[in-house]
Amino acid sequence: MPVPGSHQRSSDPAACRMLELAAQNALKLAYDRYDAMQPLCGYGQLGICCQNCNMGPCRINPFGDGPQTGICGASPAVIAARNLARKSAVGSAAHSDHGRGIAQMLLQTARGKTPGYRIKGPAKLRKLAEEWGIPTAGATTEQLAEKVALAALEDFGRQDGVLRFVSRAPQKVRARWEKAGVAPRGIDREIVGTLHSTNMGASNEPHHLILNCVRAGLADGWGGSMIATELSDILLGEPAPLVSEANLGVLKRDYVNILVHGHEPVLSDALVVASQSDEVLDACRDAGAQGLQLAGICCTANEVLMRHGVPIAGNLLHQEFALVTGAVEMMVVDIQCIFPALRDLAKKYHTLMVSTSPKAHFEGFQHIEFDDSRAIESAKQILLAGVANYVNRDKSKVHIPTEKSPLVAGFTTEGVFDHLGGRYRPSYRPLNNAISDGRIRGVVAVVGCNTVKIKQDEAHLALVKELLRHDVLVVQTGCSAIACGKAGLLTPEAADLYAGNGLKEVCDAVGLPPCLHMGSCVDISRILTACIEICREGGLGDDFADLPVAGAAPEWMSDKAIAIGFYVVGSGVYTVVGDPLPVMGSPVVADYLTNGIEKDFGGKFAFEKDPIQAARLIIKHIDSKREALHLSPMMFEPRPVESLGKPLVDDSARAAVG
Ligand code: NFS
Ligand code: SF4
Repeated sequence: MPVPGSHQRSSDPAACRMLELAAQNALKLAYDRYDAMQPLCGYGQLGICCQNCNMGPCRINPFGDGPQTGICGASPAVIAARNLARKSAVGSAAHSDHGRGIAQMLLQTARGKTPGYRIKGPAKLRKLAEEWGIPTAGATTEQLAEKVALAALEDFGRQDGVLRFVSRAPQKVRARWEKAGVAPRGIDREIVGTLHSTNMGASNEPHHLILNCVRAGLADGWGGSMIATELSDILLGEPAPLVSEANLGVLKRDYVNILVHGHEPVLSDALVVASQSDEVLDACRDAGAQGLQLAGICCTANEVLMRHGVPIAGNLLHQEFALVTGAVEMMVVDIQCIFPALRDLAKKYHTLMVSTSPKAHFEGFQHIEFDDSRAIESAKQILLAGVANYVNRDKSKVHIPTEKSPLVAGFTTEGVFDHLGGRYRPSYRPLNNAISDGRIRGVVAVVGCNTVKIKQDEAHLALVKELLRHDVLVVQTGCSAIACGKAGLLTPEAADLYAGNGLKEVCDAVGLPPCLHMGSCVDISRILTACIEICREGGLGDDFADLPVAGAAPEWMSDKAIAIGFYVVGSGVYTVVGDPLPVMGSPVVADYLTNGIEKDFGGKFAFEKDPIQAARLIIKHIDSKREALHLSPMMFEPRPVESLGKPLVDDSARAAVG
């Protein structure tokens, strides 16, 4: 099999350059390991191998030769659904444990035990306290924060009733959850319960197992992730729109370059503060560097981008490319999406790999545990180790690509439509109006990972551009937001270059990008709360399932994406994923996820690898919802494909007419 050239691996020219450089130096990256892994295990891809007890492992031949059940008698549907339930539980656990970390941090801060932090979002804190029925009169910020943190932590171990945030969901959505018995109770309980259901001989009915997938997912979206977002805003401050840059070109030749990679914002926030200290800056100068450049990879990047404007070095697959620049003194990681392969790659350079979280250790990385009771000191200690490594940089190995793109980030549920609504009366009315008038067709969340299975970023970019040209407002998080950031789609100018006339008008009027960066993957909860606001504003239905909205994860990779898929679909939203979920070995399960589930939850999955086809499916879905709501026809024809990437021609004509 021929090895594809770099340009077939990534849509990002900086990535292509790093791939070529890696090949010249005989370095093996994820794409090479992917090639070496061919053929991938077919049973695994189809979801019909089972290792849930030691009588197996069992596998079902999809062509009908050989046994058609496991040794215990489990059908392909049971095996596929059980595997999927485990994945949903793992994804939910990852986001939720991140949320728990933030809640604990807020509690410690409220109690004065983390001198490096202070509560930066007191207004949001008060609002949340009121929502949760915590008396606010006369209470100090710290007293309220303590109560809110304890209330959030209670939701992890809750035994009775449902999660606090469930009451945010529209009545019709909640009614479906209650009918199906999936309204999430305690976060930990739903994850444990789902895992239990997959134990050998426990639940053996595919539909019941998929209800567990949904319940574990809902505990993530309306529990762990929502807690992570809300409490991060309270502790670290609510993001507000700001300008920054993305791609490897943000690394600087004569600077100490330190990358933060992972997910939890608490450590990276302290690193940002510490990076501005005299002690660290003096150390840089003493080492012969002009200063310190901090940059992010993956969702940690999104967190520090949104709150501090720290530039983004790249998304998932950039974690290796960044090291190939030869200009990274240190990569500081915490949890999730971190390739263990970085150990060997870093050895080819001078890069110091440092793990910091008690939740994730890595073979061959140096572990400097981040101590949040002395956060800034701890962060300084970590940074100084990176600065000290600058002298070891081999200048002959330094190749920093020039590519970087400006971007605007930092939109939130509360903030984003202040912009659409004008300064004086922030509300969702202008957005709802733009949708019902036919200026904006609908809103689509394009989110999720990169995967080596396809050309990096290509599906994100093609899908997003196709949606924009059909006047769809795109909201983004995670690695998809980074993909679009690198490609210049998160700028107000992108409206001129890619948006249909209606969307362009709306963006131009308020200076918004046509793709709104709403944060990290846990911040998909911001998209849920934005949908709540759209329902509440009225005119577009009072149920997520009625709204002209959809979700997409065209390059999904992580179990976290599966949990997200389940809470989004489970909340009533049509969701298109690229590679099918690993259930295709069971037509029963595949059919339920792409059809039957809609009756139970109002949303369903579609599996579509071709991003243009995916966009068509989404547009068709949005149009059917528009029709059901009797909204006005779209004001403009879709923008012609040939005009994409160029300013709209009729624009200058309009300007000339005045
Ligand atoms: Ni989301 Fe963020 Fe990226 Fe995928 Fe990983 S970083 S939590 S899982 S790869 S989008
Ligand atoms: Fe095989 Fe059943 Fe054991 Fe799975 S649980 S490994 S299908 S015997």
